[in-house]
Amino acid sequence: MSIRFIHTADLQIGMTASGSGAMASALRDARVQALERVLAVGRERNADFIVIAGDLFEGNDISLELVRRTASVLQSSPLPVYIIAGNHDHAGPESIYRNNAFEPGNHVEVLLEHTPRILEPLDLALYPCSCLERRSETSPLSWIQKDVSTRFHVAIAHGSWTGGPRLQENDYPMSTEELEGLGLDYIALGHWHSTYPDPDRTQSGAFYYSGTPEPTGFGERDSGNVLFVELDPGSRKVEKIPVARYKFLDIDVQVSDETSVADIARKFDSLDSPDITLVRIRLKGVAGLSVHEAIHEMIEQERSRFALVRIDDSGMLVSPGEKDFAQFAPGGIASVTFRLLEQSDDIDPRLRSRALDLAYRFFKT
Ligand SMILES: [Mn+2]
Repeated sequence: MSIRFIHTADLQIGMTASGSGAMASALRDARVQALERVLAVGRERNADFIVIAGDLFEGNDISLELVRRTASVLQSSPLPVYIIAGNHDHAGPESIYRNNAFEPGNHVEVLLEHTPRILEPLDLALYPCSCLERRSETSPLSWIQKDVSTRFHVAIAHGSWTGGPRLQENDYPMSTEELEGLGLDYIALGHWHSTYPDPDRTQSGAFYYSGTPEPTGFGERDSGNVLFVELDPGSRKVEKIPVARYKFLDIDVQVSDETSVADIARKFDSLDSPDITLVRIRLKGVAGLSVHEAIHEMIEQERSRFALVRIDDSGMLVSPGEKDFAQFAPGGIASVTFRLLEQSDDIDPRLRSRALDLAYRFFKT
């Protein structure tokens, strides 16, 4: 007797993606489509059920139209789905799960109470650890008593593993001792948007973050996956399955002289599937004014091929070089302005850099 299920979390349906300009509405749609793909993977893998470990929704105040649309996707699921409330869509009085607009059908259970749900045909106890409010200093696992006489024991929880990097005390903390000491077969975690630990590297522990199936932004290390879990008495196998539609990619470039322009162009050329790729290019170092401008012009030409290109040059400084001065009359107002700005030690280097850039563009036209 073995059991197989899909573990997902943090779909964050209703996220506005407002910083993504013209892409925002496609990114919002992708979050509902991610749910469709999760269900499809469950069917393909012949899973027994699906668990959603919190934050299916971005909040408890999202549009009822979107809640209905999500419910209708869940209605189409051929598999049972077990959902807990995360900290965004917590189980408080105003919970979206208590709204009549959320009618996903009887095969979908939102487990808001802290009480085991026994699935007798699978010989399994689920321990659902729904969040009851936005923040808490209490572990979501604290109520669990493993006194149920089933063969398999699986918890579903939403919060922060305290062994991780970003600990806030009121972020539903869970310690390693607690996670391991419960002696459960598996703990399906939500809240972190990247998969952790990576089952391709380690299969040792009993607790995993699935991460979000659809990336929510830049800087996520390993998002866009679901986990397929197989439990046999005495053994556990966890598989990471990529399901993301969009890719968020950070490109870091050290800028210097004219060669930087070609370097960046080559980086853009090497990227696959530009139509589904969102790029944040982060420029570092120091470059001349004309080089900085040439970099921006080159990136502008690439922009239309990609889903999104964002330039972050907050980490670079410009400094006028010989080539920049050569474009203007020596001793003329442009040259004098550059020199004055360059020699003014009392301004913040970033502000000076910005002023030099603006002056350059102004005098060039
Ligand atoms: Mn969360």
